[in-house]
Amino acid sequence: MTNALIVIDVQNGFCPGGNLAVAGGDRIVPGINALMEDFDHVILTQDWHPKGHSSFASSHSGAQPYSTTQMSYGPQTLWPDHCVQGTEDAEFHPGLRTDRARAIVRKGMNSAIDSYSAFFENDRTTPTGLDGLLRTLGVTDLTLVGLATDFCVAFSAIDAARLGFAVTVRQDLTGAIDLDGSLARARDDMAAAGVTLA
Ligand code: VGL
Ligand code: ZN
Repeated sequence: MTNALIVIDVQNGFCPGGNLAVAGGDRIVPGINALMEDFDHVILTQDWHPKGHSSFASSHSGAQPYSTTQMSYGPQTLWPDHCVQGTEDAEFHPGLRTDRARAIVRKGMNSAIDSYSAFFENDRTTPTGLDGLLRTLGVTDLTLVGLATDFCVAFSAIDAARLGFAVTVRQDLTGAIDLDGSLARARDDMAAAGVTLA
């Protein structure tokens, strides 16, 4: 068994003071840092949007943040501008350890497609390359932590389970946006996909 810790989007933008802040998002940082010691590999993901990204409400005239629009690949929630490449909002939380990271997987870089999952963009087919990296390293078991539970963590966990990894989400080391029941739905979807919710 070879394991990896996947740390999803522990960035300023999702922590208090950030543009898409998750309540208490920064509280999980010390626990994540400590957990890194228990894994063969540590991977960080970073939401990394170009200016004017199509997931931003500001890119659609008259649209409000947290409303839903129809994209070529299906419904897409529109967000406040967040994690724009090169801004402080997109940087990792300053307390997050990065020294043990084997790789940083950036996502949401394609202007036309959002990317919640660390494995595929929201069209569910364009890969990020993470699957290949993990397989090349011989990784079989994944633990996911980070932000946000009901979006990027859940989408990543479900894709990982479908790809055949044994997947655990440490819920105590995640934080949720919880938009219209999205957290309860995400938990159900993860459990149905065979993800262990710890
Ligand atoms: C995320 C919404 C938009 C996340 C990223 O990290 O969960 N959510 N971009
Ligand atoms: Zn984003």
